[in-house]
Amino acid sequence: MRGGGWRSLGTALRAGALLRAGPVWLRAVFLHTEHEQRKSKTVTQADMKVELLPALTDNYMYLLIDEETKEAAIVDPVQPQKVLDAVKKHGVKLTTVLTTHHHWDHAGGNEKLVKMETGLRVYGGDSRVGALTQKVSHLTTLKVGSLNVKCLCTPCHTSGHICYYVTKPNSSEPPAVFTGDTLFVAGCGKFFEGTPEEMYRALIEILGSLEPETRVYCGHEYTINNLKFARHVEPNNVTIQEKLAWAKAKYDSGEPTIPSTIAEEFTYNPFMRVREKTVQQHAGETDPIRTMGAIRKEKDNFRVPKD
Ligand SMILES: N[C@@H](CCC(=O)N[C@@H](CS)C(=O)NCC(=O)O)C(=O)O
Ligand SMILES: [Zn+2]
Ligand SMILES: [Zn+2]
Repeated sequence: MRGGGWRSLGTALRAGALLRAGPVWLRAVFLHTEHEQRKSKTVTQADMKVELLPALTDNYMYLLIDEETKEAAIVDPVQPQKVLDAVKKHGVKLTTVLTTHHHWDHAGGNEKLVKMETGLRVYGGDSRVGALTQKVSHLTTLKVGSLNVKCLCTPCHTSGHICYYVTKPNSSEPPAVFTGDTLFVAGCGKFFEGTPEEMYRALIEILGSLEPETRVYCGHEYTINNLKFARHVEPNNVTIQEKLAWAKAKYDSGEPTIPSTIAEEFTYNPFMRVREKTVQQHAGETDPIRTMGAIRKEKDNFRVPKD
């Protein structure tokens, strides 16, 4: 949560200056407690723009902009005022809310947002999603301006979890997928309402079949902790070690480690690698679904090392 004592030292601006001047360890310490230092980031393509909006301690909201019509959607708007500030900054028309799942850190801003901005369509796959206007199912399609959005049902973290796959017709640019708490960079969500079979279907069969270059925009900044677990599962996987060093450098400068791609996830995410012998051997299993169950259980109890 927010560091009250730290705040009383001065403005966020001064804190920012101190952090930039201070040694790396000092920056790292305060970035752990002072999430207002987390930077936003815009990924711009000719057809679509995605603005990453850090929220709460380690959540992300995403503003998705159709460059052709300047229509926009927001994914998981837990902090509505921040959303409306970003909408204003980009001069776009917000029409759509895409909710990945009903947990408060994702859907908890819906009711407030629809009061602040009338006429929004609120999509989700679960009746527990606040202010829901359109309940979607597997392969439901919708539009945000000229962009096509395909809903992918990925039950397991919650039974009504939806990932949103976004493409632009006739574009050569990579698609985007908003994965909520199903797929994280180098990890996956806890199995609160589902089984290893369901997560296997979600990660390998559904998300794993998307175009390899698809940009992955996930619900949390968990990359470092996930990669430390990945390293524990596959100590000889050099790609994991390199990605971890990269993620630590990003984190120390307050920058997001998002997006990754589907192709990249297959190289370092242990939950996407349950068909690999190395991961199966670590789990003491020979079946990918049993491996999925075993490594999820292990991660639930994993004590993250300091480095
Ligand atoms: N261990 C989490 C604690 C929070 C948590 O349980 N998060 C949920 C999503 S809101 C989850 O599914 N985490 C996946 C995981 O811990 O591997 C962290 O890294 O901070
Ligand atoms: Zn969740
Ligand atoms: Zn979450």
